[in-house]
Amino acid sequence: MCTDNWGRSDRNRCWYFIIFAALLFILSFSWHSLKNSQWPPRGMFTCKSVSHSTSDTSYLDQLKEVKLQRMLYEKPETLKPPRTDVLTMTPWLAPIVWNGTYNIDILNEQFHRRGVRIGLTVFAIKKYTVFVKTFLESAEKFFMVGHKVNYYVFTDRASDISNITLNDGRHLVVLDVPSYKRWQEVSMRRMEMIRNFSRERFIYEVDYLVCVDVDMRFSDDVGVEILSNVFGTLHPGFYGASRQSFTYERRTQSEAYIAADEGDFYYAGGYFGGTVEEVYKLTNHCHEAMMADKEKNIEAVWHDESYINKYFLYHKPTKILSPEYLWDNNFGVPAMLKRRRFVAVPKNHAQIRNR
Ligand code: UD2
Repeated sequence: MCTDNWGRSDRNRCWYFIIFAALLFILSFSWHSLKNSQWPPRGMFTCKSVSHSTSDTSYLDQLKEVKLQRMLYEKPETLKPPRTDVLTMTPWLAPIVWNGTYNIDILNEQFHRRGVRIGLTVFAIKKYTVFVKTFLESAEKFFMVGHKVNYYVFTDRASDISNITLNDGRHLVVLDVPSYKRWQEVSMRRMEMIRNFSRERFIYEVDYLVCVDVDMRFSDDVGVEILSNVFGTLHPGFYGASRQSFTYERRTQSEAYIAADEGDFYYAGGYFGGTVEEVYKLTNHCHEAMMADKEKNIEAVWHDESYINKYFLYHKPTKILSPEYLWDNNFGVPAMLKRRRFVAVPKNHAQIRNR
């Protein structure tokens, strides 16, 4: 084609033409094949579930509907709050549970339809086993009546825990755990043990955990109104106190340190809970903080209670229980306290601790 008879410039022109024609051919061929190919829908690379196939099911399709049945009750009045003598909502919109602020029939219906299972954890180490019988018997009368409940009793003296007759849907689980010499350590190590058992066991057995002291008895209803993602309880000695008088840990070196110009409430160490996931997070955080302090030879002023107070300052609880849920009769009976649902059993500290 580009023959030797042609001049040099003619030959060059001829080669340029051939190269140009070849390029043009390749380009048009590619364009044609691209035009006829199927492009995947947008987002397919990032999210597998975006599929137009009808055989695929999403987890959304399996969500259970929780529908209430027809119920008759008094209409809530927007302009007439049921309680005006106490704070019923925190500034972050978590309800504070007081008598008269909720309708237990609606709540029971909701939680029954979800088939909720509740674990009540309690520690009875060394001599504290003497409190277990009263604790459990009173819980059978008042705690989550009609719901599925597992009592988890952590103890180093399993033979001291006598069997009691339980209502349907309720189980007693005795968990063998080590004891510690000092009562402060016994109290603090509860965080580690609840954390460990949450991971190994509770997550498979219950939906919510309620974690309380054992030297207590139930004396009025405690039901599903307390349940929420993560909840704490107002300490009966400090619900009306100023920030400055809260007995938070004030040493800056401690992981539990709270500055004088911070803090919402003073929460009790002896009553907290939530979903197993949230209780796992709380107990893990508090245990890790205690261990970090131990490395520095620090033990917070009110032990586990100090760490819970720090936790709730930066991880706001989604519900707060009023002192109705944790009372000590040594504080008398103030007018705002319409019910005493869970009260301290008087104890002689010197006789019972460290024994
Ligand atoms: C307060 C708190 C408690 C904890 C403690 C820390 C309340 C009602 N109580 O209780 O939760 O924060 O301060 O100082 O908010 N225990 C045993 N064996 C022992 C010692 C303790 O089993 O030898 C367990 C038991 O479940 C007991 C709990 O630890 O109820 C707390 O100990 P406590 O009741 O002696 O402490 P107290 O009354 O100062």
